Formats: sequence, C-alpha cells, structure tokens
Amino acid sequence: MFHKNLDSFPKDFLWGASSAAYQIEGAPTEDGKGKSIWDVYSHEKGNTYHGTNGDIAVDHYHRYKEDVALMKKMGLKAYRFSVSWSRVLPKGEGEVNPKGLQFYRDLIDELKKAGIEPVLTMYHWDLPLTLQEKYHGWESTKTIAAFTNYAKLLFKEFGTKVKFWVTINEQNVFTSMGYRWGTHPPKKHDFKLMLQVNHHINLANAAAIKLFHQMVPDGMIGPSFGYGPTYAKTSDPEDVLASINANDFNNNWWLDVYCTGKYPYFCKKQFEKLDIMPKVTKEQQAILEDPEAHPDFLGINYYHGGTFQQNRIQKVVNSGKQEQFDKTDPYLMQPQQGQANEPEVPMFNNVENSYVKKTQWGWEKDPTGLRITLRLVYEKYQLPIMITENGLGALDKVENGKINDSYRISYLADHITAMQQAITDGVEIIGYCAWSFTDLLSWLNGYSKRYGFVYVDQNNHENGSLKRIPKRSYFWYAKVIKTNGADLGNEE
Ligand code: BGP
Repeated sequence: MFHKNLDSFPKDFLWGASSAAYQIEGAPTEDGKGKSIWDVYSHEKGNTYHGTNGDIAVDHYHRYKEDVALMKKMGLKAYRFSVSWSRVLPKGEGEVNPKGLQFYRDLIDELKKAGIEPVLTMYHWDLPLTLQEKYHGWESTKTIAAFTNYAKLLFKEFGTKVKFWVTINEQNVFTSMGYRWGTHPPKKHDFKLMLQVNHHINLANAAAIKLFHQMVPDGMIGPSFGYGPTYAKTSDPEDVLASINANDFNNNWWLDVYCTGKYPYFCKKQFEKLDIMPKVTKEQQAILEDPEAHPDFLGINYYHGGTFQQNRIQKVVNSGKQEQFDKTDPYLMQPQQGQANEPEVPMFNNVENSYVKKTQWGWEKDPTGLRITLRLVYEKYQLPIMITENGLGALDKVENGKINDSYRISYLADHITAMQQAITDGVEIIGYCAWSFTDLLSWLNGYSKRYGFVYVDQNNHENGSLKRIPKRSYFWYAKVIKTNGADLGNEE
C-alpha cells in the first residue's frame, strides 16, 4: 500500500519501554526470594559471556524509585516489566513470599503515581529452580498447574491495578534455546522434547488466559511472541515453498495455537511423520480451542526476520556460544543460534539476506520487516497488537559524561515509521514498548550489548557504580512521546 500521508498515532497510544526481572533486578535471594534456573545457569562455567549473571544486574530491586522517576521525567506512557515467579513463590508453588509481592505492589503503585501504565509479564524465562529440580520444569504437566496457581495469585493481587498482562515471553525463543540449541537452561538438544515442552507451555498459557477472563474481566491479556517474517531467497518456487514452511514452523506453530487452539496442519503432519509430534489428548485440544482461553491482544517482539531457501536438511551454523565473541573485535558478529544432534527436519534452510544491513551483533536491521509482520499478524488473527519489544543492541560509549547514541535513534525512528505505515494500512496497534528502558543484562552477551534509553554504569566484571545517565535517545524519545510520534527528527 502507498500513502501520501501517514495517519497520526491513536490518541491514547502507549509509548513505552520494556525490561525483564532477571535482567534488571539483582537481589537474587534477598527478602526471601527463591532461586530461578537462571540464577544457577549463569553461574555454571561457559554458559554466559564472561560468566556474567544477574546477581546485581542493574540493581533495580533497590533503585526502582529512581528508575520510575526517570520514566516519569521522560513522559513514558507504559512500562513493561516481568514478575520473577520465584520472588513471589520461592518454590514456584505453595508458600507465598509477602515481601516479594510487596516489591511488585510498590513498583506498580509508583508507576501509577507517575501516570505510567504497567504492562505486567508473568513469565520471562526465570522458572523457579525448585520446579526444575522437582518436576524437570516444563517437561511435566505439574508445572502447568503450578503456573496456573501462580497466575491466580497475580490476578488476585494485581488484577485491579494492572490492565495489560503478558502471559509468556517469546515461547518460541526460550523453548528452542533451552531444548533444541542448548544455549539456555536446561541446555538440552532434543527437538522432540522441545515440542512436548512447548505443548505444555501452550496449555499453561491457555489455562492462565481462561482464568484471567474470569478474574480480571476488564483487563487485556496475551502472550508476547518473537516474530520474524520469512523471506524466500529467490523467486525459485522451491525457495518460496521453503519460506512458507519456515513461516509455518517459525510463526504459525505458536500463534495459531494461541489464537485458534490448532497446530498448523502441514507442519503437524510433517512432525507426525517424523514421530516427533507431541501427543495432544482430546481434553487438551478442548482447552486450547476454548475461545475463553484465547488472547485479547498479541504482544509482538520484533528484531528481525529470516531468509530461506529450498528444502534441504536444516542445518544452522553453530551452537551460538557467546564466548566466541572476541572482546578485542567489537564488530564480530554474534553467531546464528544453531543446533547439533537433532533429527533431520527437511523443511527449509536459513540463509543470509543481502538486502539488509546488520547490527554490531549480526542481527538484520529491517524496519520494513516490522510493517510486514504487523500486516501479516493482523490479517491472520484480527487482534489488537502491542509491540512489546523492539530495539538496537550496541556498544555504547560514554564521552565527556554523555552517550551520543544517534545510531539507536535512527534505528528506532525507522521502526516507528514502519509501525506508522502499518497503522495507516489499517493495523490496530495499541502501543510500542522499546527494548529497553535502562541498560540491562543481555542473557548471553553480558553488559556489552546495550539497548537502553538510560545508560547504567555496569560492566562484565559486575563492579560498576550503577549510576544512571540518560542517553541522547532518552531525550529524543521524550520528544517522540510528547508529540505523539509526529516528530521523529534526529537533529542535535
Ligand atoms: C528478546 C528477549 C529479551 C532481550 C532481547 C535482546 O529475545 O525477550 O529479554 O534479551 O531479546 O536480546 P539480547 O540481549 O540477546 O540481544
């Protein structure tokens, strides 16, 4: 579609920013918090970049007031954060930790006082360690019950204060990294098991949403999905077919289940033939297909898409170990996440896209891909969309006490323009939460790869002063918010 003029952003558009508990809070055992799988995984040698971990992170647990004050000063309309499950339920189930609940109550109150809409993510990867040890985490249906009880607690505590809820963050990413590529806990290489685990999480997501509709009738809930549009490498029909297969597995495999309760037909058939399709009972199918268990909006996390060629055996380059990032060469790319020892899945082959530039970590910069994403998702599911993550990871430098991240401003401006084009096309978008508000711990890249509007003096030795310094992008985003997206200019 071509437009002479772009539509304005809706009046109450939620200009926001995001974070996740493990990446910002620190205080891993303080005030009765139980450990999560990440508290252990990041301490095992070789799992994260230079052994970086969230023990201190950016100390948001102690500095949340300062952070919210910075949000207020910026004029932020929404803040997406996650609750650490093991902070409120130290063992994942059973006894509640009142101090953990109090922390989130205080944070939510502070946000509301500042006129900022809280967007609460219930699960951003930090599964309580006890559930992993006792039940093998998501491998067991017992974790579905534990998640549903945790959801009930959160809805009861915060249902009257928080309108927007995200159930699960990037289910496609953490199941693949944890069970297929072995780069997140529990570090397994078992595609069949990944599909089974994923099925359990689908059931947990559905159960939580259904409960939400009973307990918080005025709220809105949905998962945040890591979407990547799938391009064909050439117009060779074989490549086009490969890109359709990739879309079926990389996107529809999750979104179709969330929104319709049905696994995509062709992909399912393929997995049945390979004997890796999870067993779905009649009762489970009914849970997934129950309209009350379907989302009210979709959270979309967008960084980049992928390009595909004809159906050879899918093999990706290597294991994605972050230690390969060479400190002396900051422009070395983060390797593509890859896998070893997995059954052959002859559906598509992931290849380079020569039309798009890349970030310092090798992620494609593709704002048009965001417009494509929004169009495709809205056309298929007809649900309002909130962009729950989008941003640029870069090596920021402090010079004379300032951070001139004009590259981040350009990146965000291009993506916001693409979003505005999608709005003009007719997509219903309710908000945009950039990743991230402050700098924070990157799961596998430590404190080198920064995303924030606010610089935090923290480093890979984890001995920074933790001082906050608003970057140039902070002041730029304040202007974007103030003009409701009308002024995206990047001038000094
Ligand atoms: C998403 C996660 C975020 C965040 C972001 C950037 O997949 O939901 O938690 O980490 O990616 O990732 P990274 O820090 O690896 O660049």
